[in-house]
Amino acid sequence: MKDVKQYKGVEGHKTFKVTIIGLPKSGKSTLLYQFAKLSDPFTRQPGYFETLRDERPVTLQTSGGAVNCLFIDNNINDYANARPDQWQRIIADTDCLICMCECNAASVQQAQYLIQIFRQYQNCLTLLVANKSDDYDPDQIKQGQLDGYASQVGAVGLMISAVQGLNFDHLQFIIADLLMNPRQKYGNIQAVQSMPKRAQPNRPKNLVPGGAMGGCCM
Ligand SMILES: Nc1nc2c(ncn2[C@@H]2O[C@H](COP(=O)(O)OP(=O)(O)OP(=O)(O)O)[C@@H](O)[C@H]2O)c(=O)[nH]1
Ligand SMILES: [Mg+2]
Repeated sequence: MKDVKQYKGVEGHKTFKVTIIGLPKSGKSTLLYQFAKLSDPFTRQPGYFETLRDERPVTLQTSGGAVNCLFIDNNINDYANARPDQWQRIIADTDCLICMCECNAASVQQAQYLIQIFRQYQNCLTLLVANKSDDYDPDQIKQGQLDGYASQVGAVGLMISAVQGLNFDHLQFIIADLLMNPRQKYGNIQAVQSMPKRAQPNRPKNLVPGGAMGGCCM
């Protein structure tokens, strides 16, 4: 069997929790499946009406070695209105947060809001991932604009297409490298670590009324 290079030290043996949250229908399950396939090509696809928390072990390969992760999709249909106890469950021990949206300004602003709610509880490596970059969308933003939105909330921004695999390799490397070498500079990663927890996030106007304290089924 081929010898897999492994990071040395405590971190090399750790399993990092990577939690995927985001807007409804933004492609969370599709992205989870793409990651799961890296370690098991025959892994099952997430069900269309999945309601259970979906956890998949994934080994990310980098030039420095293998990084063990557990990718989690909590399958909450409306994160903007999730209850504090649901957020606590989402957040528990998360090492890396992936917040997904689509590639237009309105969607990205809603994702910023979700990141700010998360930050009320915990700071960790955060990626603002704008999906469906393959879609024709007249309002599609550019990577530079996404970088600006991401930096406002101390995240690293990346446009991808989960279905077509655009930028998927890059996403893997960013996650693995930043988890193993948190001092590396990707966008505003330095800011993530030094960012204070926000008191109360500003709710974007394009969100339906309710609030982080509102009800939501899990
Ligand atoms: N064009 C395009 N469509 C995508 C992409 N990723 C996901 N989709 C489509 O978007 C729809 C929703 O994808 P899901 O992965 O189910 O999204 P989700 O965020 O898990 O949805 P919920 O869990 O129901 O909130 C599906 O029809 C996917 O095929 C992408 O990169 N490009
Ligand atoms: Mg889903």
